[in-house]
Amino acid sequence: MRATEEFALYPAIDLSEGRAVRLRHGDYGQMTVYGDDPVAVARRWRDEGAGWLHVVDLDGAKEGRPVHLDLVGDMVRETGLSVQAGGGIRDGATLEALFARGVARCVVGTAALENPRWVQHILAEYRERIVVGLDARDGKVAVRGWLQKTGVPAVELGRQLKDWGARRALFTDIRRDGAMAGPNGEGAAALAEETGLLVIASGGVRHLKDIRNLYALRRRRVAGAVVGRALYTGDLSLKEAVAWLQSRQEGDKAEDAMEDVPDSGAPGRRAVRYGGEGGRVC
Ligand code: AMZ
Repeated sequence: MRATEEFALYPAIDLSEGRAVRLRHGDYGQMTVYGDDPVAVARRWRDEGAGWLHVVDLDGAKEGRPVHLDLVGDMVRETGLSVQAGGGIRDGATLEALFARGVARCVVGTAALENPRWVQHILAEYRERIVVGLDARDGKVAVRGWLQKTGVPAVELGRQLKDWGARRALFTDIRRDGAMAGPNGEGAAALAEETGLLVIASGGVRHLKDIRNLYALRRRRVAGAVVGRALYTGDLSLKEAVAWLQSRQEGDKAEDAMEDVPDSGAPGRRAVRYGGEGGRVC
């Protein structure tokens, strides 16, 4: 798949005590409840055109074990959407339980630092279905519900995970998460370039222009945007964002196809795309 097609919007549903919530800067003390029925929220994002859902078990991330497995399963079943789920995935049984419930991709954060051998193993086994979580404050990884800082640079961990076979990372700039102050696109692109991972950017999206800015970085391997609070406040319409992305992707796909024709009059661009042979993502 090419950069243009790979880029996706990931409406976020964060779960705490069975409800759909948002935190500010990942702080469990600054929680806003946006719905008592997360499955209804999931249906709403589906009806507004989502292809993916990004579901985080916040209680699970804090406790180090899944708390909302069945709820995540209900969201998959009730929406039929591709679900990317994370929070508290630290062992094979949890991973299997999520895959058995139809989850498409699992996000693994804390375990990458605390149980690297296991992460190496699951990357070898499930490569495409694992997203590594590189959640960072000032470039340094935070784990365990972001309650624990580490001194490990996200770039360093990302390079290691790439060596072990990871393809995609979720990069959350914690200072921007839930704050709607604009995403850290440059940080996401730099991380992608320095690690070779495809990077889904999370945190800070408020307006359509934020999504446009992230999409503009797709050839630097920025592979999508997680959108949270702005959807719940109404600052951003998912319907409009999806429509905008679809029309841009249609146009850009045609342009990409032109570039694949030898002597199409667009030399040079191909070299820019990923800088690799052929420039394909898949
Ligand atoms: O907001 C938080 N405090 C938070 C959050 N959103 N803490 C963890 N997470 C998410 C990460 C990732 O998707 O963005 O949980 C997942 C990682 O969980 P774990 O348990 O593997 O570190």
